[in-house]
Amino acid sequence: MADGAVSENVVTTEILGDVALVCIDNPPVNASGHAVRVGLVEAMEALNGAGEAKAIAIWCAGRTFMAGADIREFGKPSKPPALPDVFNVIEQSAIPVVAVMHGTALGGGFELGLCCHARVAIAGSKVGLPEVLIGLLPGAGGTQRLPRLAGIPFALDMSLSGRQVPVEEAAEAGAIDRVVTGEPRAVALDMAKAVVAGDLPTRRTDQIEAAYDADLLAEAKAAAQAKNPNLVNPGKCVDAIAACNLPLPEGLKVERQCFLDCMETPQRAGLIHAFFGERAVSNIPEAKGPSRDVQTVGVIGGGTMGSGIATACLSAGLNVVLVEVAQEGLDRGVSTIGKNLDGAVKRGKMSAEKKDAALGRLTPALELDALAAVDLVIEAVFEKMEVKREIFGKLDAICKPGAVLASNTSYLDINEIAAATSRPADVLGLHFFSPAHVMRLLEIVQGAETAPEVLATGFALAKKLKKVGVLAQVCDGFIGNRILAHYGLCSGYLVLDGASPQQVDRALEDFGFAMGPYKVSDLAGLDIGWETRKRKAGDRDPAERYAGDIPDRICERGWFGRKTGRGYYLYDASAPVPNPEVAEIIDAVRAEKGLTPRAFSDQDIVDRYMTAMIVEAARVVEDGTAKRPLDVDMVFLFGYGFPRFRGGPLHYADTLGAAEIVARIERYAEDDPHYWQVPAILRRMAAEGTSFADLNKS
Ligand code: T1G
Repeated sequence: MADGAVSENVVTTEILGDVALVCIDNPPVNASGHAVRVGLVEAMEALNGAGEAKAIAIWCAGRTFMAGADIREFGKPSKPPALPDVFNVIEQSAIPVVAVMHGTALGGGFELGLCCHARVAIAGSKVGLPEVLIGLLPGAGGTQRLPRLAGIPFALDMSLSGRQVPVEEAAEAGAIDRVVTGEPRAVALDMAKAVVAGDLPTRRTDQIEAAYDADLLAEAKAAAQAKNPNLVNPGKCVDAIAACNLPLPEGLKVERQCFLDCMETPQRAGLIHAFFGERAVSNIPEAKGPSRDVQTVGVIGGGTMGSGIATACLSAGLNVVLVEVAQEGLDRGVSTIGKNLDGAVKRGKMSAEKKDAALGRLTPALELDALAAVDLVIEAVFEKMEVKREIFGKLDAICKPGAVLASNTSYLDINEIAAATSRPADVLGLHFFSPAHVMRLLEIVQGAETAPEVLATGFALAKKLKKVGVLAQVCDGFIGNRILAHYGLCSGYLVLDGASPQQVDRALEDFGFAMGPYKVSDLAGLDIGWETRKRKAGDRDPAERYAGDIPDRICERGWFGRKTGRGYYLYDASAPVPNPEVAEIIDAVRAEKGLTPRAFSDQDIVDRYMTAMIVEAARVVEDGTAKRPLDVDMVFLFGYGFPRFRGGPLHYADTLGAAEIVARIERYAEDDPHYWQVPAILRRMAAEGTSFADLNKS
């Protein structure tokens, strides 16, 4: 269909006696794209023009009522009519209009309901205003009509949390007039008739006054800004709601301006990149195609990772056989799983009944033989190649034909592990992130001989566990840890050259990271990095500047971070404080190396750290370890605490542009030409004026 043409079938009207049904059918989620907007206006004008119908019911075909505006249209030139104008036409209809919502009526979808003269929902459905999650605010009347119907506190709650609210709760708040059971079209017909019969009262939202509370709004604005110092839209959202004491047309003008202000922000672009990226990572041929059925998972190792993986599988309804070499380790694993599940119950993520059922599906075992019948094995033992090869050799003899054999290694060579079996096609990497029952990232590592259906099984598991599965090829550290190893050096150099660990942490937390790199190291345990440095000492490139002297000295004192109560920070008070003895170590190392500390601004620190991350991320795309730049972005959003509003390291890189990044690298290379080298891909992009977003499309 030519651009701009209106496809007749996305909005259809049925006249049934003295009522009319207006149906939106725009799969997959009835987003209010241009055709839907035009179709709704035409339907309303035609019905009001004819004047035959005494009531109109709007309903949607498919799995859900409108799930909002079409997000793909954002950032592009807008095509009239705008959604707020469409909803004004509906509100002004002389014929009463009732909305019948099912599934997830979100954003513009819920706002469609709010502009109608009555709102009915199918039991079990949800409504929500998730615009805040994509850097926006309700921009089609939600900030004006919801306070009128359900009060300012409820409007603030819904629009600042973005949460999906059960319709039963929304009805209690006054946002929904009736909750019924039945099929959407049938309910739509019944409700239109109920309006005509006077059984379902109607009212125009624009004629309702909201109970106004200026103090509450001021508090809400301050709290929103304190909670999201890097975001513009939560504060703007409160500003819009604060206009609900104006006549509706004026309030809508304020809302529109606040909405357009947010639309122009990089945060909006970053959050929408994250929204679509999260879905695009599994929208690849490798994730589709037939996969093997997985009902029972064998987890080898009851340590932090093993018990976390087991918890994730049990929580998703799978059976788990947990294997450990010794009773003590097994008991510890089972108890950790129990604690993890208790935590989920406490956080309201799981019912106590579901927890008991999950524990009922756990089988502890002390022998690998217990894995003979499982569909999938996930090995999560100590990171030593010979240990893993020995286990996979045994699994090869024990496991049934067709069982998928996976390693949770975070950097070792999957091909070398697979070579320990006679069935390398059944082997892949499934790299979980700690805590594995919480962190949403799963790197799915494709070995040279991994069969397509085994890879598809990895993606099917990710979906089942509600993880974001990202395809990675084999290399040291796959996507995430390889890039971390590179920019980790940079944060080491920053401290060697003059910054303090605290300054580096503060600068990156202000940039948006949940936690700075030195706090993260203390949390993960400094001994892990120490082990890696010792393991790699033999094959370290002599030209590479060593950044490990300071952490080595800290570890030599037995300080491994939180787990020992001290590392870069001291952890005996309520909040961590800088460890003064680390400052002495830093001074000593600098003196030994003849380094004169220099001043770094916070922006300097962010620029160097992010440029280092972008350099290795670009190389990971260049050599195909990651399929597209967005795969790298999702790895960092879901596995490394990268600020979601910045969209990921390569989306962020596009806000700088390849030319600027190349210029920075060349500037930094004056001090260290070995570390700072321009990858060919970046030089080419700078020359051609292309972006990582372009690479995502290709
Ligand atoms: N626009 C465009 N595409 C959308 C979309 C949307 N609003 N919602 C979903 N999709 C696509 C999605 O990319 C995927 O595509 C497919 O639909 C299925 O989605 C003026 C400004 C509805 C709960 O933020 O939360 O209204 O990958 O895989 O898990 O105030 O999608 O198959 O090609 O997520 O069942 C506000 C966003 C918009 C809701 C369904 N609305 N969507 O979840 O399926 S802003 C939202 C969701 C707005 C107004 C403002 C979920 C879902 P593909 P899915 P799901």
